[in-house]
Amino acid sequence: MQPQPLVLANWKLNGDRQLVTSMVSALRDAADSLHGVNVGICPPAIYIPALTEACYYDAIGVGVQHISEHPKGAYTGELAVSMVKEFGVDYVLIGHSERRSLYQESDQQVAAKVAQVTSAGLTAVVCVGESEAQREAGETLTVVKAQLAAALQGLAQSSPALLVIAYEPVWAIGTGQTATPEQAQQVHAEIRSWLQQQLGDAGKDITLLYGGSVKPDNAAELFAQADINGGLIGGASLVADDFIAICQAAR
Ligand code: G2H
Repeated sequence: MQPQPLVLANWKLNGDRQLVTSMVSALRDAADSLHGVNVGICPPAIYIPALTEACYYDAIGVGVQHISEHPKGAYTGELAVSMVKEFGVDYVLIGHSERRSLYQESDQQVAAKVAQVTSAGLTAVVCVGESEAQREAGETLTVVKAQLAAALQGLAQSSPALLVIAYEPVWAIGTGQTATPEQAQQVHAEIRSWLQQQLGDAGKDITLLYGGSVKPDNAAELFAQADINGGLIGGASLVADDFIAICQAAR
C-alpha cells in the first residue's frame, strides 16, 4: 500500500501572525477537498504557538524548521526537541540544503537530530539532494545515499514510521527550475529501493516527498509518480490558494 500523501509547507524566514491565521482559515474552508491528504505547516519557530492555537480543531500538522542536536545545555539561540514537543510540534525538518550550505549542518548532525526527534516520538523529515555540479558529475545517487545513510544511523532503534524523506535537488530550490517528473521519479525509485534494502518491508512505507519549486501547475504531474508521496513546498506555500491547490493535487 502507498503511504498516505503528505504536503508540508516550509515557510523558511517568511510569514507573520496574520499569515498563520489566514492560512489555517483557508485550509479549514478547503478541508472537504483535502480528505486523504496529510497537510502540515513549518513556520518560523516563534509562530508555532499561534499555529497550534489556530489549528487546534483542524487536522493540520505543525512542523518546525530546525532544532538543536543537543537535548539541552549552553547552546545560545537553539531549541531542543523536548521544547518544541511541548508546543504540539509533529514534524521536524532536518538537513534542509539551506541548513547544510548556510549553517554547515553535517551528516553527523543530521544523524544526531534524527535520533533526538524520533526518540521523542516526533516525525523527522530528512532532506536530501544533490547540487548542480554533483548532478553533472554523475554523483546524484552517491550523494543522496550518503545523506540517507546518516539519517538511518540516527534512526537506530526508533520506528521507521517516524521517518519521512524529502528529495530536494539543490539546483531546483527556489530557482523556478523544477526536476522533471521523470527525473524526480528516477531518484525517488532509487531512494525507495535503497530504503527497502536497509529496512526490509518497512522501507516500503516511508513517505517520500519531492521539493524544489513545486507550484500549482507542476504538482499534479510530480505527485502522480509512483514513488512521490507528496511535497515539501517553499515559495508556493506562502499563498493560500497556491498551497491549497498543491495539497489538492496530492489526493
Ligand atoms: C525547497 C522548497 C521547500 P521552494 O527548499 O523546502 O522551497 O519550493 O521555494 O523551492
